[in-house]
Amino acid sequence: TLKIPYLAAISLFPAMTTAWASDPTPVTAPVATPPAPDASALYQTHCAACHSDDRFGMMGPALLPENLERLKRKDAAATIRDGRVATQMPAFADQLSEADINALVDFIYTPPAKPPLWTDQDITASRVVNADALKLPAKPVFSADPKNLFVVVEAGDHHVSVLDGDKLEPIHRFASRYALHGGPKFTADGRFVYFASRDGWITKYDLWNLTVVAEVRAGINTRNLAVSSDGKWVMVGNYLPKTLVLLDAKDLALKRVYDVKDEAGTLSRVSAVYDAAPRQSFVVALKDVPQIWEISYDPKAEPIYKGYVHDYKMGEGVAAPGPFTPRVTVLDTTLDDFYFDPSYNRVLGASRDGKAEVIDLRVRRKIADLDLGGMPHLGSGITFDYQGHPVMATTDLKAAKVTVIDMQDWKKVADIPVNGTGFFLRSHDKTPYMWVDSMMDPKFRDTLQIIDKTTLKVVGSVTPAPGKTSAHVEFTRDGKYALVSLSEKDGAIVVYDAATFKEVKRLPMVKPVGKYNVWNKTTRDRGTSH
Ligand code: DHE
Repeated sequence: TLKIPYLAAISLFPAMTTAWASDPTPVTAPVATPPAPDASALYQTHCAACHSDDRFGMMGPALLPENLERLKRKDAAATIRDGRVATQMPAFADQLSEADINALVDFIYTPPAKPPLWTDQDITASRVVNADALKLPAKPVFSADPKNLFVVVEAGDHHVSVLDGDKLEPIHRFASRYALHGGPKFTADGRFVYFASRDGWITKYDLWNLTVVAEVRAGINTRNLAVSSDGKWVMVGNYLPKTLVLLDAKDLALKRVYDVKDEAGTLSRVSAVYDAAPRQSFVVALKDVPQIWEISYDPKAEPIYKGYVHDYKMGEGVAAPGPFTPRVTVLDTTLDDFYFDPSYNRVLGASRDGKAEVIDLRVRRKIADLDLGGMPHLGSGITFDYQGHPVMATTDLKAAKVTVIDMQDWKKVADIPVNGTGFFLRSHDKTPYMWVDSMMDPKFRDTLQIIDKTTLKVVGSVTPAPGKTSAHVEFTRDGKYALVSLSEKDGAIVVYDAATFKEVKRLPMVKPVGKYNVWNKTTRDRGTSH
């Protein structure tokens, strides 16, 4: 017979010994409850090979709470169970129980014990340069007008399509990094385009040779990037870590990392970074401190006045302290959704609680409050002339309206009632109309409305597919056609005649989100984003 020493017996059957000690009546054998799954071990066995052992992501995306903010837990569980079509993510239903899957979901939505670090060395080590691509000639390998190309981001299977904007046909399609977000940014000649993924990957792509030039991972959770108007610099804004990363636009070599913090040392996430071309600077929206940063890339920028890295006095007209040094404008509230006037001297900024202000970057202070009501989505803004005045129009994330503001006295000109709450607004200098979606509204997310810029009245609408989400418009170079994204897995780019609002054709795409026309972006058309 097996002899179990007394102490070992107690530790093997603690419940029994306790029961015996307190109650002499014999007990039945305990029902074995399965041990709780060891999520960390499961992660290392099944996930780490693709998502990395620190969850920062490798071939698969990062699995940290910040990166998963947009994925519902039940969808994360379904992805583990069933895999993801058209990706390398396999189904684990055969290997993992429901309890294992739920434990893994809890695990990846929990912050890691050690805060994630992404050092200069990590950035440098991640960089991949296609040396052959650096030597390619400055000549398109296709016959389409290189200035009228469209770049379409297809979120459904993480691809990018390149369209000929005259024939309105795809000429190329390639796999992108996982979850691109924000507008890709073009060099002034339209040859190169830079993409940012939510996981921090920056890709430089040669549109004339249809090839990737270089890639680097600038952060773990990235917001967007800006390219300097002289084509020399790329600035990346991150949530995680709380940094701005300056890269050489030629080959994405790391030039500088800025820790983003205020004078008291409070670190801030970066909401977004923009290229202010006429000011030869990057302008940065911060999420956690009430400041705007401006970083000049003008080689002639000199420290003219007493300004230094941080000069916290408002309204003293302190000039930029030389190139690549942040110049700080202190605000009375945190503004993190921006629109710029065409000179880029004035920033219209909105806070997440619906406050909106105009800041003049030359004098570094607020020059007006914007009384708009609702919650303007200034990032969707466009500019046009109305009754001889430059005005700006924006959607609203809380109210079913498009708001129009006079850009001279900053007064509201009109609230145009629309179907529902919208996200994107788009026009073109050569069309009399602006197009707005209602993608935030479950009832109207399938319909875009068309507003006359002269009368500010809704004059038409299009419904590419009843019940399916359609959003985001971009015009061809001549403003004659409007391209709309039918943002479903079996979606399409639907092309409309911009004068008659009649459908011209549809190009099948996998959940297309944004599309970007080289000409409209590089000439900074007032009807589109930059
Ligand atoms: Fe975006 C641009 C922020 C959710 C699709 N989005 C931007 C920009 C910012 C921003 C600051 C401008 C940067 C640029 O282009 O360089 N977006 C945010 C958010 O804070 C928000 C609300 C929440 C978040 O998770 O980040 C958000 N955005 C979304 C979406 O859910 C969208 C519809 C789908 C997606 O891909 O994630 C979405 N955002 C876009 C697109 C642009 C964009 C297509 C570029 C618009 C353009 O025409 O320039």
